[in-house]
Amino acid sequence: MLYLIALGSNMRHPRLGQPRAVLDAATDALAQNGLDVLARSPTITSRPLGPSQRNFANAAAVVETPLDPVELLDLLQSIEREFGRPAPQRRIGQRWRARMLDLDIVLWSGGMWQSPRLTIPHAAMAQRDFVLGPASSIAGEWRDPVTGLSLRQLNARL
Ligand code: A4P
Ligand code: MG
Repeated sequence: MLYLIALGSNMRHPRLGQPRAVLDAATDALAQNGLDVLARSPTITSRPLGPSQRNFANAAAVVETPLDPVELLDLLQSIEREFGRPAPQRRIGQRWRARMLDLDIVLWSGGMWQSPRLTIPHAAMAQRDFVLGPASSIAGEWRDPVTGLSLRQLNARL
């Protein structure tokens, strides 16, 4: 399976430092956890969407793995926790707060996925320049199965 993953951080890590260093370490963690990282975009700095005051570092990666989408989500959430993010059930009412690391599944090679824990394509993908910019730089021809448009086309529409 191929997956497109969006990476985001807007907090300093006590050991790693700046958010962009957090994303570099997170990319290493993807590989250390057995994912084959085929491509990684440059890291951009983006203005926060939502209530957070701090700028984000954002990037995207294409990975290959035999894991199914829910297995990959479990792995990504365990990596988020390694980086000091509280477990999802302890964050009720804290949506969109500053976070050390956010790893979202944007697209996968299987098309669409819909389950209680997981929606692919990521629901807000097409509205977010901080997702589409990095994503289109490494996977510009990858088509969104909902609209049929490529990431490059979606990015150009923003
Ligand atoms: N979930 C459903 N679909 C997916 C998917 N495709 N990938 C579920 C990953 N997770 C998915 O997400 C909450 C739940 O969404 C998960 O438990 C999973 O079962 P979360 O990451 O744990 O919580 P959250 O991030 O606080 O909420 P949410 O809704 O994911 O927020 P967003 O949409 O991720 O927005 N501004 C800039 N500039 N850059 C950013 O990266 N990010 C956010 C967070 C806000 N503003 C930002 C950025
Ligand atoms: Mg998330």
